Amino acid sequence: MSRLVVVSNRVADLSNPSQADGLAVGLGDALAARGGLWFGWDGNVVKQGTRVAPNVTTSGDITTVTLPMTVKDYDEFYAGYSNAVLWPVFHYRLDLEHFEEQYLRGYKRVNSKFADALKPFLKDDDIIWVHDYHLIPLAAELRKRGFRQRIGFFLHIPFPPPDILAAAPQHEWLVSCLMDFDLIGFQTKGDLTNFRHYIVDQLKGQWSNGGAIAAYGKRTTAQCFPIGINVENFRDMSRTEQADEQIAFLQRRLIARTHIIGVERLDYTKGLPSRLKAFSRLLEKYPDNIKRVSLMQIASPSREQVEAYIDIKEELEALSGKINGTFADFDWTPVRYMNRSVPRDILAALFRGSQVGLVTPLRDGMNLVAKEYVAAQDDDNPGVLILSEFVGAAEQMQEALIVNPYNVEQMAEAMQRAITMPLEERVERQAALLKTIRAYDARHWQQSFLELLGSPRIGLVA
Ligand code: GDG
Repeated sequence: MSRLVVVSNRVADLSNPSQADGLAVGLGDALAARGGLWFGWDGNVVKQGTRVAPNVTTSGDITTVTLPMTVKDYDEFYAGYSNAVLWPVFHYRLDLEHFEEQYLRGYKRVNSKFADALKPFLKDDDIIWVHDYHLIPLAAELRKRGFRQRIGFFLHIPFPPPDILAAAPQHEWLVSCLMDFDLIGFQTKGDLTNFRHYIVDQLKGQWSNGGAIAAYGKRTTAQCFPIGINVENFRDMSRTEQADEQIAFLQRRLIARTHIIGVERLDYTKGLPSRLKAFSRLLEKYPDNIKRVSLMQIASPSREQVEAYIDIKEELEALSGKINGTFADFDWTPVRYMNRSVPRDILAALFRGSQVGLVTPLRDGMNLVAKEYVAAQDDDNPGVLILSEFVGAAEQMQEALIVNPYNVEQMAEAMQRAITMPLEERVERQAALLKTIRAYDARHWQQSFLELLGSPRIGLVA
């Protein structure tokens, strides 16, 4: 079997699983199963002109190679083109796009630097798997340096319709760079359809069954591979003795009978203000819930240097303060809003101890929190998942209560329905959801992608 080389903007710290996010666990699994190399940024920013050799660490069969980024690269590549242009545009938020010419130069420069730094570590028969929007030009850069081995790409975020993508300067160039990969993976059928529209309607390219594509004089294959979680691992984490103690402690300390939970990175795509407004509306419209229901919202800090993230943080602080000011009593706090990161095992316990899981982003590639919430539930007395229709997970998880995250009134109604849902219906929905997340787990995701990337079937246009 060829060696697997994973390239992503950030490399997770595999020695600290309690902080690992869903993606790190999924990729860590793939590497643990076949060994290999993981290459990317170490998260540090250094002064301009500092020359730092890549840091190489080996643990068992896995080698990680990481390097820091200069201030200029951070500003232009990471905070700039990646997170002030591609992230908002790919999430349909053209209002939040902020483009400057040097961002694009920085984006191209860092991808070229990544290719240079990766080059000495590559072997001829490696199979390379590149992740996410930061690294779209990486295959083109590696090809320029003479690499001919298979290179696959997986987009973790949505792929927007052509009219929306058109707002990203040099979108034609981006799509032509995608065509340098041998396999392009998307989260959902919807994303794949948007990409097909771009290739067929815009570029007049060829698209055959199985996603074989010809355009720009290049050939590749595109398919969808919905990402999943390691279900049993997360389930086990939610059922330890420590988790039981954590849940019992919460039930003693918080007088509310029903706990609603939301967990995400603090990001404007996650729909947090509308969610808080919907919770406020629930208390207003169904006052029986006062002192009986509370919302715990964990919003872990994210991209704090990017302007749009500063604004959303302020908005959330004001909103949670307003709800607590209006409804709180001496012995009851309606909203517990935490702007910090929580260890993964505590999250698992909190999910299991919460009767409602709120996952209501305005747009999301997949959303692993929805799957983690389901994995953690007790099958004979499960909680209810409320899920936005605009997350990738909604394509698979139709047994959740599906809501429009822009409709505050509908979300409040869904919360009331979840709180009062009979046991039989909860059990039935949970069984169906658990079956789906087990069938499409992290292993299925990485195995199906890597199997196709390694197969002779790809790139063959009928
Ligand atoms: C991108 C796409 C796609 C969150 N807060 C804490 C914490 N988390 C963990 C969650 C989950 C992960 O982070 C978040 O994953 P999501 O999928 O929900 O969202 P993104 O971070 O936006 O991820 C997304 C994903 O890539 C994978 O392809 O699904 O659509 O946007 O695992 O539990 N983990 C810990 N403490 C926290 O406070 N330990």
